[in-house]
Amino acid sequence: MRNMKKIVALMLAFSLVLVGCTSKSTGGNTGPGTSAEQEKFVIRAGIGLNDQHPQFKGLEVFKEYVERESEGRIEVQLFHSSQLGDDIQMMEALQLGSQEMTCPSTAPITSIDKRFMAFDLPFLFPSPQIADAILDGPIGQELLDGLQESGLVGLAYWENGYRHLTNNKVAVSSPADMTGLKIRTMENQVHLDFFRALGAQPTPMPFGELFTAMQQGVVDGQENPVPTIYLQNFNEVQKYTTLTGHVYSPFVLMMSKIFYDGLPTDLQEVVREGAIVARDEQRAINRAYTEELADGLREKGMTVIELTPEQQLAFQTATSSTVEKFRNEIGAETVNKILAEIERLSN
Ligand code: TF8
Repeated sequence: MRNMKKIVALMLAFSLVLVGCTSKSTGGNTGPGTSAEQEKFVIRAGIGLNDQHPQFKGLEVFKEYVERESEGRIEVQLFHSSQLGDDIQMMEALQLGSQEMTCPSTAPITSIDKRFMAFDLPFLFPSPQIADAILDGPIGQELLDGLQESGLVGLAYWENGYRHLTNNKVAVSSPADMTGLKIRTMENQVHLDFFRALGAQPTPMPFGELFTAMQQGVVDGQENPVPTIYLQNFNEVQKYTTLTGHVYSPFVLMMSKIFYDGLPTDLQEVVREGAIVARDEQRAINRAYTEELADGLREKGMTVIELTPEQQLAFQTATSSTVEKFRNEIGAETVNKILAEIERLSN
């Protein structure tokens, strides 16, 4: 105890760090309702895409909403381009409580919760509106709620979008054209199976490694929605885009359960509302970009191949076994419910 002052200063610094890192302070008198010394929280939200992408715009809307409605009691810090890690690493950080928020595609969530394979079945959602209805309805909610078991709080579905194929080798217009193509996929069994069924060689890897893998020819191609292909400049390393629309890819905005449980209830409410307000904006921006940017890909020098309904059907037929293969693994009840609901909404 040579230097009491130093120890006190250290303790103070440490408690400041704790507050800064959003851990719940143990002060006892800083709960909701006390005005002078209200606890402050920091949400670090990380994504894999860059700051041009509608996903980041959605996070900006979330930040704005939450900081305003919490009257400054929450600060939201945004990180893009895998600055905090890839989708799986960030989810793990959320589980540990060392990061507060992320927004992966549903595909990598399956490494934590298999039920999410349901939404990545090929050619599942016939329109974004039907996707919205199911994701925002009871089935979508049930899956979000299930994430709690894994230490995650699923807040809302945002939109990544319909995924399309790009590659550097062939102007693909039929499954036969894909024979032997090395395609990077997300880390998800359904996606792997789908690309095997098409005769391609799927290689799963995190998004952050993809650009370099294409540049160096480790893979011939990949698949992602139009805004990603355009905004991540995949045209620099890919020649052809085939508008396969083979799967609709939702995002899930999620929070660390450890962090969420430590928030006063009024702030939990603000976070939940912010996720929904931002969802609606994010989807609108994403859909506008999706429409505009297909031509943008041509302007950037890519060959864009549109498929006739017959050609698209050939992709669907070639991969119809995927649904059957995964029905039981996902849970036949969940899959059947989703298929029945799509059927109902389509009529
Ligand atoms: C992929 C996904 C990603 C997103 C993003 C990194 O291809 O579409 O773009 O999950 O969060 O990995």
